[in-house]
Amino acid sequence: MTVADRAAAGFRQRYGTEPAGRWAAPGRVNLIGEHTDYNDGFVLPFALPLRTVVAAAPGPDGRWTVWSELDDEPVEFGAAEADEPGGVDGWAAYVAGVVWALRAAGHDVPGARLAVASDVPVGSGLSSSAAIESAVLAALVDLGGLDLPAQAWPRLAQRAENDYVGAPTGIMDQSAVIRGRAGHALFLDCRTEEVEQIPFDLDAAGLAVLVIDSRAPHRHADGEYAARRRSCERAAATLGVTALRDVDVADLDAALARLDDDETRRRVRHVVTENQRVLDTVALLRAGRVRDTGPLLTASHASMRDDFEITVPEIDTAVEAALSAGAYGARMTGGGFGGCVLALVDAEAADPVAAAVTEAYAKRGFTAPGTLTVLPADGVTRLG
Ligand code: GAF
Repeated sequence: MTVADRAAAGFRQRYGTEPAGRWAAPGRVNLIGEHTDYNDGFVLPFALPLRTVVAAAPGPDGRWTVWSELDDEPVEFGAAEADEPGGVDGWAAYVAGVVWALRAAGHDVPGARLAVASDVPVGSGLSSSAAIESAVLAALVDLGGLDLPAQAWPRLAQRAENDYVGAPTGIMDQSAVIRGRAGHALFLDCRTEEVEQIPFDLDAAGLAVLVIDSRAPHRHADGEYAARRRSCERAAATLGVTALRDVDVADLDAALARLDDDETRRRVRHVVTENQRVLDTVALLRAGRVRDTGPLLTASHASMRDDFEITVPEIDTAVEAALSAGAYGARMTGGGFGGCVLALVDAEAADPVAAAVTEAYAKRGFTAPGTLTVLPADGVTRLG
C-alpha cells in the first residue's frame, strides 16, 4: 500500500468515515549550507520523494484527534492543551504545535480528525518533524478555509517547532518541505526568506544523489545543537553584527582575530566559509557544472568535522568510503551527531558506492547503513 493509501485506510478504520482529503509533505536533504540558517545565512536543500501523508476531515466539538500508524493510540486534545506549549507531548506535539501557532496568529482553526502515515524515517535527520508539521498545516488551512498565504507557512511551522515543541531550529527544513520543487534545489536566503529555484537535474547529467542513513544513535544531538547556536549568537554579539551572516569571507581573518578562544573561532569559520560554499555551489549549478560542486560538498564536510565538530565516526566513515569509491563529493546533511550523509555520484556508481560504504561499516563493526538514491521532489501538496 502506498503511504497515501495507508493514511486513508487508517482514517477509515479509526473514525469509520471517509476523510475529506489527503495532504502530503516530503522529507528533505540539504545539499549544502549547514547550521547557517539560524545565522541568517544561505542554504540549498531539496525535498525528497519520501512523504508524510495526513488524511483529515472536520471533527466534532472543535477538538483535534490524531492517529499515527507509528503509535496505535490516538491522541486527543482541545484548545486548552493546544494553547499551552507542553500541553501535548511526544509525536503529537508537532500536530498540537501547528494548531497552537495558527491560533496564536489569530486563525480560527477548525476541529479535525487526522490520520498520519509516513515514509520519512523518524530520527534519521531527514526532517520527519517538518514533514508532519507541514502536512498538518496544509490540511488545517484547507479544511478551515484559512487566509494564510503560502509564503507564511514555513515561519508558522517553524514557530510550532521552536515554541511549542521546544526545539530551537532554524527555517531551513520547513522551507524545503513546503517550497521545494521537483528537479530543483531551493536556494534560500534565511534572512529575507527570498528563494530561487536552482535547476538540479541529476538525471540529465547522468548523476545521482546517494543518501546514506548512518544509523548512528543521536548522541546528545539536542543539547549540542543548542550549544552551537548559542556559541554563534555570542560570537555575533562580540563582533557587533546582527548575525554571522554579516561577516564576509573576505573579512574572516580580521573577525577571527577579535575572538579570544579557539573553539569560537572555529565555529565562526565554519559558518562564514559555509555561507560562501553555498554561494559557490549555486554559481556552479547555474552554470550547469553539477559535477564540479563535489569538492565544495567535501569541504563542507571537513568544516563540520573539524571546525563545527558535529560529525560522529559512522558519518565520517561513510563520507570517506564514498569518496574512496569514486563519489564526486560527500558530506553529512542535517543537524549532525548522526543522521544522513549524501554523496554525489555517477548514476551507475550509486550501487558500488553504497556497497563500499556498507563494507567500510562492516570493517568498523558499525550497524549496517541504509542507502537510497533520490531526486528532488515537490514540496507540500494536496492529493485530493
Ligand atoms: C536541523 C535544523 F532543524 C535546521 O534548522 C538546521 O539548522 C539544520 O539542523 C542544520 O543546518 O535540521
